[in-house]
Amino acid sequence: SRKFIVAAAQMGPIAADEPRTSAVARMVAMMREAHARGARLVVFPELALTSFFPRWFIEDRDELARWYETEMPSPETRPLFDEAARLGIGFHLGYAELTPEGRFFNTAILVDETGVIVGKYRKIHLPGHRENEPWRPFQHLEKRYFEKGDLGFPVFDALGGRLAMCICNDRRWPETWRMLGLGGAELVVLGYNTPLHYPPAPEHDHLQYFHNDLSVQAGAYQNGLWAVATAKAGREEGCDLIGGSLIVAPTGEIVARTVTLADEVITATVDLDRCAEIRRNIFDFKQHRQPADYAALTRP
Ligand code: CDT
Repeated sequence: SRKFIVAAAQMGPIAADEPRTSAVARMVAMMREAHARGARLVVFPELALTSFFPRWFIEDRDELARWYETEMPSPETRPLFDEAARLGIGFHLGYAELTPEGRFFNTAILVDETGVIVGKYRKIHLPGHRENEPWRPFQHLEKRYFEKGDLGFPVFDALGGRLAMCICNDRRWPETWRMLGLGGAELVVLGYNTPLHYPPAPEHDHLQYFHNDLSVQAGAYQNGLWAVATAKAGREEGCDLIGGSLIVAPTGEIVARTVTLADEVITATVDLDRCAEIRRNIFDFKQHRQPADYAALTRP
């Protein structure tokens, strides 16, 4: 069987002035804990190296540039890669990427147990808005600060199976999961920064945890795959972010879940062979999908 232990390493808030070296030290400590619990892969949040900067309207280009990574690994993030290789554990990490061509992406990587980057994904469903909206208590300017991802929905060979990534808002879209499922993904990993308060529809604030669970559980079940979703949680610079990091089986059942809003490691045993329980039955794509009737899905 293709069984291994996977970890979600939820992070508590990262202050605006917290250096990357400090965030990395927190991640290294959780990587060690995950490894001590037998994990072969540890999943960190979206934009895991800094505070969630899209909540601020930043006009100054130099001030904005400091939130992005221009290399990976960098001197500050190198300890994560070194520790992964030393322990023999893979990891997933989200960060803001500034390419040599001057392009900006909300990016995630998959690093294998030798400390080598084996997969990259750039967020496709960018939420929020492009212009400053001063009526909001905080901004959500992902559409301003990132370009839509240009790598599609790739799936990678890793850990004896097929692994894939998405990022935060992507998890709410069934198309994300179906694209990854069609690509043969058996385990999808993702990070998120989800404010508890949604200024355009505050009547939904009490549903934030429910919608997180619903999205990840549905995505896993409807495509017969495992999912690990990891939060950056807690009160970050006055903005409350949900926790509720979770590991979900292909049946849609939650098999592990965090109980705090702080740095916290959860683990679960993943058996990739269990994907077949769903994929050879109710969601046997070959037998039961009807793509000829789905034309509207690809119409703009
Ligand atoms: N980071 C991220 O994608 N957050 C969004 C917030 C939605 S409200 C603009 C999410 O889907 O959780």
